[in-house]
Amino acid sequence: TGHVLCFGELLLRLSAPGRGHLFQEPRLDANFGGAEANVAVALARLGVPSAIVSAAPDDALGDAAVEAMRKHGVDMSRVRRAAGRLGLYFLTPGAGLRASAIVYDRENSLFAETPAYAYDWPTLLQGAGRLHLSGINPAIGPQMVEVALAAIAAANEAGVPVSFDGNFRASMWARWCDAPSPILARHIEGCDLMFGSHRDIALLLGRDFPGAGPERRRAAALAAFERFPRLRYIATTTRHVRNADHNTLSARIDTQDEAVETGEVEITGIVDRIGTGDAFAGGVLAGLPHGLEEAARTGLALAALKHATPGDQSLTTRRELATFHEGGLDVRR
Ligand code: KDG
Repeated sequence: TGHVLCFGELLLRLSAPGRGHLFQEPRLDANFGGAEANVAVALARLGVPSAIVSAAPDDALGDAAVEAMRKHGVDMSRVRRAAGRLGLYFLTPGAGLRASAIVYDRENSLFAETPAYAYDWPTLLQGAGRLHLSGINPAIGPQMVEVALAAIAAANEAGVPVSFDGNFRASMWARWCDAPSPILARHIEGCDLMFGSHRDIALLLGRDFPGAGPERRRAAALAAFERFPRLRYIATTTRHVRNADHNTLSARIDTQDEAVETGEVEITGIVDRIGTGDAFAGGVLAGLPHGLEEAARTGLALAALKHATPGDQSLTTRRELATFHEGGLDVRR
């Protein structure tokens, strides 16, 4: 028990309205995002206590970012407020054959500039049942690598389990580092739960896994368990893109001894795919205390339902989750 403490950057997301190109219309839709923030919201919406360690400028933008999270129930008391800038990202949503595209404008943000000594991890971790962070933190730069590793070390010291979502962002790493794998591996060494595919594991371990489907996945998972003795769970989704408006999604969690795999759900009428992975992570973390199957099933439900919600965040409630599990896609009265 205890809340899930997420650690990551809050970002303002500015996206082209509808499925248009950026500036095709002279306006942008404003939402808040940031991968770990999205996980915190997904959890809070399900009634699982969550908090975030982050930084937000001490101005109207920072106020809006904090308020956007707080209204969903995320504990924002560990967000540092100071002068500085809020990181932005611009999104061109995908449509038809056109892929979505992201432009970051987050260089020198308040979060990126927050020095290691500003974080008192033993205090920040008090009352936490889990620490969650992602590969985006270290991708920000060397200073953030030190901060993220210090957070993980403090959690290990305090006996707080740590989860890590690979969230590989090639364009962020390319700014300063040509070999992210050993850095990411140092993070995962302190984690009991990793969100990642067999491709992520191949990248991390610097080797390929032959075969296909579940056998390849199992081989990759077992290799990761061997390399990272602290690791107990590896969770992932598998997506099949039938076309831009019709995907299928399934979820899987591996442990040393077993693998739990859900069936596939059909996802049609996709409104917004961004944040699917964060919704999955939130669902898995919410379900895990109730067992592997519950974790996989809740993760899959949140990931699937995220496709129907505009913006970065999963807003699924327990009620919607129950409706989804009943298989009811029609309106309930
Ligand atoms: O998962 C959604 C994130 O990609 C989005 O919120 C932006 O945090 C973000 C990032 O750094 O890519």
